[in-house]
Amino acid sequence: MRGLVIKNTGSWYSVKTEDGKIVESKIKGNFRLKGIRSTNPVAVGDHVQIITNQEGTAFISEIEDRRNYIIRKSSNLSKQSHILAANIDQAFLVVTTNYPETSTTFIDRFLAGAEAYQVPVTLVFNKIDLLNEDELHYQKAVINLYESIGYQCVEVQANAKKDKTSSADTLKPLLKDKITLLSGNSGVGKSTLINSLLPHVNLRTADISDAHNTGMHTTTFSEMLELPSGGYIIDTPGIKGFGTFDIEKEELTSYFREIFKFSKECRFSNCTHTHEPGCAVRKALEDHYIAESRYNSYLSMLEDKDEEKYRAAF
Ligand SMILES: Nc1nc2c(ncn2[C@@H]2O[C@H](COP(=O)(O)OP(=O)(O)O)[C@@H](O)[C@H]2O)c(=O)[nH]1
Ligand SMILES: [Mg+2]
Ligand SMILES: [Zn+2]
Repeated sequence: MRGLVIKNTGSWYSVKTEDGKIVESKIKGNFRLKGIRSTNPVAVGDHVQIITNQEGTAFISEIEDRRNYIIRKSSNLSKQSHILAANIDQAFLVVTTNYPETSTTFIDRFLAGAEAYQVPVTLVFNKIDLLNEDELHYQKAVINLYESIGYQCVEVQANAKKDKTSSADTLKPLLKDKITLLSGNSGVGKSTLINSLLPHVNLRTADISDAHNTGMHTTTFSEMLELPSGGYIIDTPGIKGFGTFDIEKEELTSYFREIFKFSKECRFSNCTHTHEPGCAVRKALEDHYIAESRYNSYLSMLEDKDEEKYRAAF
């Protein structure tokens, strides 16, 4: 029987079968996936085959090839990694211009990682009710920037009362029938947003659970929350971005869409856009076709590559 893994508690997997039943399943024997040394061979989002027994439990006998997956390294030293989720259709990065401030560097790093995994990202600007005129003005400029690069942006108030146009109304059509990874810094309103989409789930907001889950030895627990109107949200604690440790220096350019576009005109094909003569990217920067914030984010990731710091990024 075919099913979708919607929850992983470490030893058990909840598999939603094609006829809509949830079957608690274990992994059969010593399951190994080609090419991946992972602490968990099966992840939420995986399509699997299960074999059920009389007790109503089941064994996972086969995993279908993944379209994509995101991993976190178990530790800096070990080559083992933990698969957080597989087969993601899109990511929603929740950001706040203030309370707390989300830096453009953080946004750009996330976007670059998502480009590497070919996962489309929507930027969800939350807490618009808290912004003063200047902040709203600044936010509009930021939105203009990301829209001009090709990223969808929406503004919401996750804690809006029912009588107002709620953020849920804005987001529901964008989430429909897709598997969406929800990400963002702690405190930006992810749990509040999920509560507005799934009132019956009632996640604790502003609690300490996020703090517990940011370390390297995080829980293996992850879950997909099913939306009433179709689709799933993955709210895995500790996902701060996509792994970037296997991005090569030469590849980095291609993960900044607008920089990539101009880089085709650089004199040298291996131009890093830092010091080389005939660099079309730095020319575009001077002419304001490329935003300084984006170029600085690119440089900061390039520096990480130099220091191999990126290995610890996830
Ligand atoms: N004013 C305002 N507060 C919000 C909004 N969204 C979330 N909050 C508050 O921000 C705090 C952090 O929210 P939470 O959902 O726990 O953030 P998370 O860490 O991303 O899950 C909580 O006190 C929420 O009530 C919003 O749109 N406006
Ligand atoms: Mg939360
Ligand atoms: Zn260049």
